[in-house]
Amino acid sequence: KYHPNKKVQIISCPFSGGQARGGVELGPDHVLEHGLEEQLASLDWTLSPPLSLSFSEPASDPDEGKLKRPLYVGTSTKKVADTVASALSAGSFPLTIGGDHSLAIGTVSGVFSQHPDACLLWIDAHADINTPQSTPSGNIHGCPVSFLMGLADPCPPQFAWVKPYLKANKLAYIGLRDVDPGEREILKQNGIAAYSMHHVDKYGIGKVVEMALERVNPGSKSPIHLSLDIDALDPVHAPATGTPVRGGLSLREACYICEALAETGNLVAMDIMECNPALGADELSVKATIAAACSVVRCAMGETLL
Ligand code: 4U7
Ligand code: MN
Ligand code: MN
Ligand code: MN
Repeated sequence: KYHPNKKVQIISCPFSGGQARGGVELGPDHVLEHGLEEQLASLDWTLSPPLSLSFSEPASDPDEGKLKRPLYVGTSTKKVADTVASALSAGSFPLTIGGDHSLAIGTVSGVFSQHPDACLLWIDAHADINTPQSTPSGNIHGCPVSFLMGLADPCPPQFAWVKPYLKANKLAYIGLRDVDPGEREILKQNGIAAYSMHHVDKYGIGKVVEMALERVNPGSKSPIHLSLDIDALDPVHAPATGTPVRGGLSLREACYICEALAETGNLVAMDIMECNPALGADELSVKATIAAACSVVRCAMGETLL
């Protein structure tokens, strides 16, 4: 019901500054070359020409404490936030293709600037909620949620523009299986709804999605932003990604999540992140990963609804 006109704005973000492995900036082109635009058009979406953002690395970008490339990530994600906000205010569904998951600092900021009552479903092997203090790697793609919640205290100056829109009761995770000790503490202290692979095994994906939505969207009225890291899927289905973790979601479980969100009619934005075509063992693994990414997007955009 949020997008009766079914207009979609694809936002390509060839950005890899939130982590150390090259190649994730090639994700958007591979996803588009796989035919995603045609696939969405056949689901009756009206597409504006995809926007491809360009990001330029600053000449000097010293670490901020442990954080690597803070200025590059801070300015790039601001650009993403503005682009996502304009797409929404123009009445389109922003579909952001990454690039690494630090981009979600931008996408979520853009969505919440237009829909402050939104909730966020974060589908990932990782919680991405490290603070500048707790990060074991200094890679900002492991930190976006902490910035969005205002947990980074003090907030690094490069992210001073980020408003702490995201409240703990509006965030739910599904697919977790590699959570750092500092992140566990943060999840517990803030009472965040976190469904790991253990919960998926125990309750089944149908029940897990139902419980997650009940926690973040009890009256089923809030707009929903879906941020999907392809590493939520088991590496059997999505091997070409920077931080694969075994024991993940099957392709069907990931699709089910997306279908269930589509079914609510409340989905207002989606991110598909962390496809790295440079990392597959061979051409087939890359193709499988990109195909899986296109599948979950189509499911979120209504493919299997009867
Ligand atoms: B992704 C990690 F330490 N937690 O902070 C970190 F294990 O966007 C991984 O989910 C983060 O792919 C993974 O660097 C970020 C690490
Ligand atoms: Mn991840
Ligand atoms: Mn992630
Ligand atoms: Mn990853």
